[in-house]
Amino acid sequence: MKKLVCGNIDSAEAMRLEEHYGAHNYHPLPVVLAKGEGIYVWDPEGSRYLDFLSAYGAVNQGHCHPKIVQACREQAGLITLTSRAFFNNKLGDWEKYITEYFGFEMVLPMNTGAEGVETAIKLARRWGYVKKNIPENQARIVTCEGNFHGRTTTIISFSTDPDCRTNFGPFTPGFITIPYNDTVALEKLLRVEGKSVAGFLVEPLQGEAGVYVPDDGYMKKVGEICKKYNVLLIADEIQSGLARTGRMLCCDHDGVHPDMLILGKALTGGIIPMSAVLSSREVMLTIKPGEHGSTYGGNPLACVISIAALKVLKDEGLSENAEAMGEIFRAGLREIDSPLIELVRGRGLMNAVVIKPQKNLEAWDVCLALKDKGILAKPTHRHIIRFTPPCMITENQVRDAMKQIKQTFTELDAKIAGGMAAKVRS
Ligand code: IF1
Repeated sequence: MKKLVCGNIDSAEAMRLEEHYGAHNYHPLPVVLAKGEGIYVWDPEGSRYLDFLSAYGAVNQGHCHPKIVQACREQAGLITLTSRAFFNNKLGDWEKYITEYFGFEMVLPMNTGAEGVETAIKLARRWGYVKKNIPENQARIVTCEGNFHGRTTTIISFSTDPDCRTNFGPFTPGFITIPYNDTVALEKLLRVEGKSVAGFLVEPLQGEAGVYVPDDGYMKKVGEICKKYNVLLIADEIQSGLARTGRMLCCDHDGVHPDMLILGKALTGGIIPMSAVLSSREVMLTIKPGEHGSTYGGNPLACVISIAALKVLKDEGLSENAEAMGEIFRAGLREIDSPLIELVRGRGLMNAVVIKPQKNLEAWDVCLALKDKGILAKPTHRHIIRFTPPCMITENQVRDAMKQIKQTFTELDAKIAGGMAAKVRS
């Protein structure tokens, strides 16, 4: 039995407690995290892992970044929550900072990513009625097959993933689904239905769908089509934004400035939930006082943490680093000669390996084997492994990880070749 070195609950007890008292809405990998620093995380017994998930892209700056933690510490002792019934001395400072940072006129702060997406949907619909004169209750928003925008009832209403929506109906109407990465389908739809369409909600790179990178120029063409039909381009950069794909925003790869930008996750470096919707005054001011909000939206603690988190992205050149390390990482993955690997795809440090379906091996089993080599990654769907390390990862750390990943596939290949069950039960 390994000695406990972090906290007062060992891994076995932590897993037992979650299993017994917690809803089973997740199936975590059998590893317990007790401490995080940069790209590393430790379990209660002191075993160290490289975090190649980054809390689904929420700790792009690395775990517990000292400058962001310091900002949190200082503000937490002053005032943390005021509600929007009153002004506070940090919200306006953050609003000025973030709108200038991304080049928008106004911002509406919320908390979770899903709340940010819901806010964008409400803003687009309101703009559609007030500015585009769409008849009441007839505004539609176009979304894409394979989308993931959160888990609220309205958002899953336009999900195409049965796991996200089965037995959660009835669903919110007013959404039209088209194929992702298909500008012809978008143009064809808007030519006929454009008059009643308020917005097009899209991930510039689909995460949950399995790191689906669209064709070069897709977002640029989408922007042109939306402009042509007076439809708001709503970019969900909650996962793809904030240096993750090798640019500050994934939209920057195509030089497109969306009408509405939704941010979350790394907006606060993994310290506290915060999301934001940025847009023009024309769009933003269609919502009047008392028509939208939330208790914690724009709280001074999140504002201070967010400014520190955004500064770290720029000061430490994390977009450029993600771009460079991503190239090295994808090249390393593509050098792995394994019958298990179907393809490698991604942009910056948002990458995925597609596993060739095997009789008795899924992406889950590869992730279990990776864990034993000290690499934490998580499958999406049954055959895709997402690799999204913190964006401050160094070249040496990438190469070290590549060695472990390569060794993992070598050992799995040998097991399968030897007829041994590669499935690791857990
Ligand atoms: C889970 C997925 C990733 C997102 C995009 C909005 C949201 C997310 C593009 C909502 C959130 C998270 C949610 C988390 C796992 C993770 C996820 F697998 F679910 F799809 F990252 F790919 N837009 N994604 O990726 O933000 O409300 O969670 O703050 O629900 O299991 P949230």
